[in-house]
Amino acid sequence: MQVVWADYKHSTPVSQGFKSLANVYLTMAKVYYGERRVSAMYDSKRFLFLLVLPFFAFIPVADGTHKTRPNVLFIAVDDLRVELGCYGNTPAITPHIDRLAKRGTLFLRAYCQQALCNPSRASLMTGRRPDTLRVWDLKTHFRDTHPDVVSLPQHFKNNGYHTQNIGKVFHNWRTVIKGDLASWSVPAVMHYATHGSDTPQVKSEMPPNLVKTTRCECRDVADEAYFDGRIAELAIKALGELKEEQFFLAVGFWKPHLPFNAPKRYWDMYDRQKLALPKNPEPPKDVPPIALHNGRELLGTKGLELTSDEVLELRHGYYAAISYLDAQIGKVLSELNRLGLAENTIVVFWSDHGFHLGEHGLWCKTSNFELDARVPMIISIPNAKSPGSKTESLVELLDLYPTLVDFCGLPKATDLEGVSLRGVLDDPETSVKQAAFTQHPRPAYYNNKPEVMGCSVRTDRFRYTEWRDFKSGKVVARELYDHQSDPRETRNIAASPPDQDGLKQAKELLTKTFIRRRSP
Ligand SMILES: [Ca+2]
Repeated sequence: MQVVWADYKHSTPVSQGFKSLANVYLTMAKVYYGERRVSAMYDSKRFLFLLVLPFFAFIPVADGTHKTRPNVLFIAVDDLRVELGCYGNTPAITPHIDRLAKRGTLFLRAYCQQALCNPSRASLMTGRRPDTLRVWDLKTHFRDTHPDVVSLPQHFKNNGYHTQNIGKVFHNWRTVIKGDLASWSVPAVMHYATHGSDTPQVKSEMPPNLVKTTRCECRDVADEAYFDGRIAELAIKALGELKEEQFFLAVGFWKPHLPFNAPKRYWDMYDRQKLALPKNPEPPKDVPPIALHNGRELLGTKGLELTSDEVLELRHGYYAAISYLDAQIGKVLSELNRLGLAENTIVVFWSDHGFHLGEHGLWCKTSNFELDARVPMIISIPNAKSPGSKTESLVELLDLYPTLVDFCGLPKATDLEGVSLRGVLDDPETSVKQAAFTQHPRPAYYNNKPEVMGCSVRTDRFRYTEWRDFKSGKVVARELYDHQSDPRETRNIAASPPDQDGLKQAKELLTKTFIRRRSP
């Protein structure tokens, strides 16, 4: 883009001089504001723009659109429980995400607000709890209940960022509204589909499926045969296009969500004989039946019975899907480095909830157990005070919204229910909250209204859950797990708590968070 002669009726030495000066200011404006934004302003009101151009140089650095604000690379993954090399104690091979953890802060005790895609994502992306949104199922969009809520990317967009969505960030299916138009500067891509439609795309003959278990697929195909390989490609392309912009780029990967269909090379990274069956395949002792569910996402409504070999193949498939996901994230992070953007880009990595692979006799999500509620989460801030740190601080996914607003210097958003994690990112020993809250209705996939709501609190030591009749609020069942002595949650000790004060504190915290929000 250059100031063109056709803009002026007369060619004189004075106008020639003005043209040269205008081009100098134009170049400065592009450096300050990004090429695309300046081009748009220039094209729409060309003459007026040229008149005011010199004054742009004097707008202070603190202006809302200035490039010194960091970019955000917001990486979402689907159904990944805490199984990454950087967390230890896992067979998962994830060198690329592990490298991100070395640059950032690894959250050892981060929790989702509900272990189901739509409510978890709606909560994180709006900074509000599922009870506040009244979104606990797959088909209610948060715009149905809160049409004017300002989402996290929308707040960035409103404050001068270019916001863009590639892949699954909001829920991917069943909602009438596809994604969230108001959140993005350009239309989202690869964000709305069913997981079952992620079938391999190949140009030549389809290689055979080398595994047999339901929802598992092992074919010798390229990474790009499936959604996530193509999402990585699109994200790399977008980074190149946005490198002069101030951007919030959300990249949502679909793995390791079912089906477990990673390309063969990722299955080959694991020796199935060395993978273990679940350590606690039985429900917790004295668990109320309402805490469990039928795992219909994998087992169907008829309750498919799995052999030990099938359980192992499914576990193998889950790890293969994790390593496939890790490789795609590695490609995107490498491009961020190659373009020199890493030094001014906050990278956030999160999973929408955890997952069961046969533990507690459960498959998939939709419970309040630690395996479903706890999530992997990494935040990497440029020039961090504690790079490579790990924190035990209790945090929630809904803290991401205020954290990013804080670090990017945006005006505070209203009515957020999370808190900024700046204190934890500066010092991993810092605590910012006493507890994390997760909930899930029963039936797990209800029609119309839930019958019972399970409200759960994780304190430093305990997980305490109350199952409450949705209409009356009456408690119909309780669970208490002592993570000090029973980290796998194998014994419900609600009837004989070891620490009355600890239980009292958990009850008070739970009551304060859940009671006041619900009016059935
Ligand atoms: Ca999910």
